[in-house]
Amino acid sequence: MSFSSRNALITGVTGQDGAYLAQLLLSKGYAVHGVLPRRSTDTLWRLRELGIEREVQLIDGDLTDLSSLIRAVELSKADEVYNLGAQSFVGSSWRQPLLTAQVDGVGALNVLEAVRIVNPKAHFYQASTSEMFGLIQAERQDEKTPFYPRSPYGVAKLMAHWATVNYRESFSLHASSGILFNHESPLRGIEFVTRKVSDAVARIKLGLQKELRLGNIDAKRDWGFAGDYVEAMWLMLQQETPDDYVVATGQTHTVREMCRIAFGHVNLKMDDYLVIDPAYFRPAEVDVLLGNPAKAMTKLNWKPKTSLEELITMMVDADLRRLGK
Ligand code: NAP
Ligand code: G4F
Repeated sequence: MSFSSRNALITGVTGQDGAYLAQLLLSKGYAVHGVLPRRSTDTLWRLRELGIEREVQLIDGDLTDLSSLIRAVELSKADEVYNLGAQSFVGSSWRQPLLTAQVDGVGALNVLEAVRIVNPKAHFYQASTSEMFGLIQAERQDEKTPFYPRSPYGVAKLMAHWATVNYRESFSLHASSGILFNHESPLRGIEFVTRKVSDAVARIKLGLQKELRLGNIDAKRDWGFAGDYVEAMWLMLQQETPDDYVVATGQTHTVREMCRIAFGHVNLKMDDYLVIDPAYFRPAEVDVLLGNPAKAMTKLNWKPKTSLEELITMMVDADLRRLGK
């Protein structure tokens, strides 16, 4: 099916999910516009890796600047607005709590306001997160599980989540919130644990690094592949009525297990290289996350397609290729 007459606007288009979502929407025939915050360095590497750098139409703007978002929604004539932009690294959120609240919390409200003011008929997607479950209140978390955030990031995202629900109920916006569990890929930022591990394993294999320093390797996460998860975002905005959906694999693994897969893939023993470093422990930890994606599977006909083993080996192979060049 072609959506050639449709316009999409993505905040966070230069991030991991923004790049995969842009690729998906372009493949469906959308005109894809992205909000580009001012940076002094080149942030387009992901769009370049996917070969879509020239196909995405970039509009200057920032989540903390409402007028720039109003301009972006106007210029793009967006039918669908995906708010993926964020200070998304949980660890940094204790060191920059106010920035995180402004970008991730108030920033989402700014996008909702821009949509409400310029085109309240546009469909809106909010990038909510399993971090909102934090200190989990149910063994498997679904749309009805109470929230208990454990970081300034989780708190800011909870504000954005409730703002989305509130704008749906107050102004009848077609506003949906995807409560996504951790999702990774070769385009993941280097500070997140899977990519830190895949990059380190590749470097150790090539003799470029001697050890890997990690924090809490007993933490458990429900990890999926970002390429699978952006399909769920798009499906949410194609529904007749807006709603909230958990997107997850329904499997959870420790950081230790994930790490073992990465080292095993290049025939190295994890215990020979892994060093536990207290510097990477967090002031408050989310010990375990495990999602129940039953609603997304039934109502959106979505399912995860990539196992943890496939995901991690894909990431190690990509880092070996990059470093090999
Ligand atoms: P990411 O790679 O960190 O991308 C975040 C994007 O937001 C980047 O393009 C970044 O641009 C942009 N951004 C940061 N500050 C901004 C600002 N003030 N104005 C406009 N844009 C700004 O994150 P991701 O993994 O793709 O995640 C996408 C979204 O899903 C985020 O909202 C994240 O919190 C949420 N989420 C992610 C996961 C996951 O496991 N990946 C799970 C649940 C929810 P710069 O790089 O130039 O700063
Ligand atoms: O990879 P992480 O930094 O991801 P985290 O904190 O789960 O957050 C990610 O997923 C959320 C969805 O649940 C997103 F909303 C958020 O934007 C982000 O994408 O850490 C995963 C686990 C944590 O328990 C952390 O303490 O790995 C543990 N860990 C152990 N050593 C480490 C390290 N994490 C990092 N980043 N670096 C370490 O050295």
